[in-house]
Amino acid sequence: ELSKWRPEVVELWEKCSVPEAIDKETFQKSFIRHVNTTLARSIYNVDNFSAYQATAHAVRDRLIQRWNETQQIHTERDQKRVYYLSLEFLLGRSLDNALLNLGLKDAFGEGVKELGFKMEDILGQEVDAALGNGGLGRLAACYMDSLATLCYPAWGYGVRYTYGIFQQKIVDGYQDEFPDYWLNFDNPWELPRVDIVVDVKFGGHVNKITEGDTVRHEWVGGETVQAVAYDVPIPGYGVKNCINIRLWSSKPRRKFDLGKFNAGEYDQAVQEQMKAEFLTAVLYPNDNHMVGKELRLKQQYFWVAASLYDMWVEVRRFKKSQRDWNEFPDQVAIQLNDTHPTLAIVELQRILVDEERLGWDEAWEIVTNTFAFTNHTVLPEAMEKWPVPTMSQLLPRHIQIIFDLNLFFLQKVEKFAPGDRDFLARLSIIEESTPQYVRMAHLAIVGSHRVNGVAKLHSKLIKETIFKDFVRFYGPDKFENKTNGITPRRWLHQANPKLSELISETLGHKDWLKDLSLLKKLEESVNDKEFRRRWIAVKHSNKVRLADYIRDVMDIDVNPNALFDVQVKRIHEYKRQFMNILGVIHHYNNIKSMSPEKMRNVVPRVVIFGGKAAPGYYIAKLVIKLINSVASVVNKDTNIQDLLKVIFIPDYNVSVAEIIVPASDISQHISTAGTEASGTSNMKFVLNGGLILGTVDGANIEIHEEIGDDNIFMFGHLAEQVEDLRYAHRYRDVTMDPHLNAVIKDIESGSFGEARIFAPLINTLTFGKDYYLISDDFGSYLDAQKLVEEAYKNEKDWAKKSILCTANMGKFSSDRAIKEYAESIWGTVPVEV
Ligand code: CBF
Repeated sequence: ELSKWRPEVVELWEKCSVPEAIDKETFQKSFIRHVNTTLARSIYNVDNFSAYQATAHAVRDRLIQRWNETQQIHTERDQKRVYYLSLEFLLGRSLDNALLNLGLKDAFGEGVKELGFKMEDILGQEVDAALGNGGLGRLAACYMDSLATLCYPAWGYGVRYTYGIFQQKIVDGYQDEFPDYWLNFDNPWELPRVDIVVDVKFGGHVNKITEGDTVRHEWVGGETVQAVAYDVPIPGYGVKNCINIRLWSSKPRRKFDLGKFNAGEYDQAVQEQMKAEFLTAVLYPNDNHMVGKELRLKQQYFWVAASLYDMWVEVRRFKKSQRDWNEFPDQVAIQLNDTHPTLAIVELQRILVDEERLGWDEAWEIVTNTFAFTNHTVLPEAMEKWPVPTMSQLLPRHIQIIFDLNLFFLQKVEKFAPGDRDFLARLSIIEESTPQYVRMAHLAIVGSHRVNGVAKLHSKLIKETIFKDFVRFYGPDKFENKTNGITPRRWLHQANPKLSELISETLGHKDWLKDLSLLKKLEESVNDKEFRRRWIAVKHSNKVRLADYIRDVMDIDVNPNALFDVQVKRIHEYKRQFMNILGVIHHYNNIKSMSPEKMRNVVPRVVIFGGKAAPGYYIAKLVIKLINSVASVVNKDTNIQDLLKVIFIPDYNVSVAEIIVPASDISQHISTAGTEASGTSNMKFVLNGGLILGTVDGANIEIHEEIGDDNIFMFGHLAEQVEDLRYAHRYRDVTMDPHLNAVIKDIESGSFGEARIFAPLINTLTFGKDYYLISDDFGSYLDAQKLVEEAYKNEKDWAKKSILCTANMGKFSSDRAIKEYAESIWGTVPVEV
């Protein structure tokens, strides 16, 4: 027996380890120790940022301890694990979340106060971990919170981008992009694992080796880049479980070419290093849009290859006696967050066939039983496909495997529908164009045992449109719906502490944070005048907080008593921020034409926008310019008596969302029907008692079902009408709604700056045949806005609606979504520490 395992030694280890329970004094000691030793500072030069770092390190100590215990228990229990592969994790800030999930916020808050700091100042120092574009990345972050809270043995795998999503500044009304140097300062929320390094290969060639009557393939040569692991602990709420997101960073195998250096080729001596490090340098800033860059494909393979290798090591280590490979899917479930990680399917098949020497069919059975695929969009421009020549060059063995898989798959299709060439071509993993392309969604479907959409309508649409042929071939059971969810811990408890407190006080417990359906009981208080008064007061204080933020960052005063009308999300034509600003112009002109008496009837309104446009998305960037141009006219027009303000909050991100969401009275989710797969900000707003104005699209539909007709403003055409409307636009001139026409004329007359600037935007409605159907929905949009205004005038009824919204949001917890995935797709059970 090793001497370090003797009972007295174990006891000593336990005595000396970081204390599990932590009170104010223990925290303060830990804080000061970190200031002195980790940061090499003292009482004389510790500023707010150092105080943040010291607090973060004190929290991190506890997280690591829980992380270790969690990994240990999961290893001992040896139960099926789920691996969530996501190219994006939009985590935002970690300190506040960790303090709340660990139940340390009060003790630490008191502790820092006595040491001379304010907790809010400390929390404000943290930079967002913005390793994602929007909904998809934030969904992954919410799911990790739920996986930890529900104690599932789960890991996330992603990429540690050196630069996250760009920072947005508004210059002369236009979006300007700046790099996001989030790693410039120390990042206490990651643990570099310099010992966990995986070699990832690109290029080279494939040898075909015949051994007796079997043939095997060997992938040799090429360039090797190393993947280094960084672990990000994710604590569950109210449990000891703390799970892991492993992010990969690229580095060269060889730092420096001494030969080249000695030969005087100084630039080339470090070239390999620079090239390798560049691989994980940037997050591609496109949302719902495919970018066909070779580097992106390299990023994808780099990440899935390192992750699979890592899982492999884990799986092997845990299985003392090597089990039968067929049991692999009983031990491992891999969820593909969109098509970005689809190469993992091919990589696993390659490992099993080429390295483990399993038969092709046996290997494929294992692969398909292991993977499941979530689709997040039906937009054609977002569908990933890679040119076969590019893939052949980068991944010569994988392209062979893809062609073989396709051949065997199409043989089955041929048997199913003999002679139907079109059907075969439509289902094929390879698009027969010049050059040929690999269709990643097809590969993901063929290689997975389950495919799911992210809201009821979206799951129905994928079955009826983009994946229709697959449904015919496989039958409907392979396709499921898993409506998205959000974590109530971050999106209510953390972002809206006052509302959280009021809810807990009213319900008499905090259990709702782990079972959101318990909010339903709030309905009983809807007629309680005092409760309503407090509810309204909380909303008001959140609006004051947002007004303060707007003053700080934009130097504009807004009236917190006005109706706060919010649309914050990525700027995209299908999300129709354009329609919103056109509506604002209509409203502005309307107010201008009113007599003073009539004006008294108008509800003062602050229209708030926020969101980033992909740097290459010209039309989306013009929408930002138009919003800012309208804002600069409206905001200084004293004739309208402060009845309207237009605000574009720059650099919208998770932390900014945490201030905006609790402050909204009404938020807009107004995508063309059938285009927004789900949306998740709609859920965040409603959970915080904000009403929504929305189209019959994505999760709006299910929110409507839950909260009822009286508490939501829906408008616009339905998804099933879209095709006909577009057809009509194509063959006839677009008929403009008269109000829309007037607004367009106004822009064209130069009321909001040089008209020619906005011509390309207006052209999308006319020459562009109004693909997103603004002209068709504009009338009903204005009508719905009128209803919002009327309803807001009745404070009592509005408060009731607001309470009923929150009370009926139980379904939209990410805990519900994760349980559904675990039960019907992964077959995993919780293991609580
Ligand atoms: O499912 C999460 C979100 O994903 C997207 O953001 C995406 O990137 N495809 C969709 O656009 C959202 O509708 C969806 O909520």
